Amino acid sequence: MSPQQDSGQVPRVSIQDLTPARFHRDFQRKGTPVVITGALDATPALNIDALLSHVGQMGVPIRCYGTGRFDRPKAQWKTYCETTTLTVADYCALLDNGVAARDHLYLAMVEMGQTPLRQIIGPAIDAIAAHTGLVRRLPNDVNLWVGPGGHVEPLHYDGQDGTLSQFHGTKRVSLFPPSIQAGLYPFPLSHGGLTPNFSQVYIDQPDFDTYPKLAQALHHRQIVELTAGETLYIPLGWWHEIESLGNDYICSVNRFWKVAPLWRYACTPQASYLYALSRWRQRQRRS
Ligand SMILES: O=C(O)CCC(=O)C(=O)O
Repeated sequence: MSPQQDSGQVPRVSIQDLTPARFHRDFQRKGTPVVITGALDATPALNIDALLSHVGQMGVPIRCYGTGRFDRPKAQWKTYCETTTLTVADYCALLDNGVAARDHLYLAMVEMGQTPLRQIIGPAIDAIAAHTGLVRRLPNDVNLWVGPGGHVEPLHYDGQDGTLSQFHGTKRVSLFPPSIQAGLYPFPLSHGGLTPNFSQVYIDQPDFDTYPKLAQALHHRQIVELTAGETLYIPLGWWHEIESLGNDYICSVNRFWKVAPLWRYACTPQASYLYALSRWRQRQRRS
């Protein structure tokens, strides 16, 4: 097997065949990714028209990666990216005229709060919770992601369980288990700009001279093409890089969920610090 090939298939399971007991036993307890199909079937189309009519005038942070950033070694990045604020309507215009693709502008992880869009997405998210037993991780709720085809969201992991639901277009998700993280060369704590849950490597343009252990890590890559209507469960600590496929825009929604059982944190100690950090930030916000 070449290092570029995926090492295994992430299973696909219909939401109708999932119960909280089965999901917990087969996936959450083991920390195993799974694609859940059918959960979004009853949700009205979540496309540019829906965004414009429901949240068009909402001001949102936009990640600006800029031209050239992805041509430089990540180790030279000083920050993850810049951000700016635009209305959703203005961002959609940049998607339409190609500027978002050219300048790598990404409407990323925008919490939907009490917006009308949240009401539309709500039943699908509730169905996922009901069939999996996943419990919402406070204070974060439901987050919107909209971007141009071709965008690659860099390789990282999260400090909680997550689901990524695909509403428009297809995303190619590359997954790596937490156990092989040394081969993905996390940024060192001393870097300052990027935290250790981000990887320094490019998995599709590997530099084996600088990162020799990457060759072995690539054998563990699992690739999912997440198409509209599907939801990917990404367990705590799993590394993921997400590429939006095609030339059209892409629209997804994610949510973070409580990790259960809690001992999974002990099995992924590198993710525990993110959990501790988010608890600390929560406490800071409250005080
Ligand atoms: O869809 C993306 O671009 C990134 C999503 C992500 O990182 C997540 O759901 O944890």
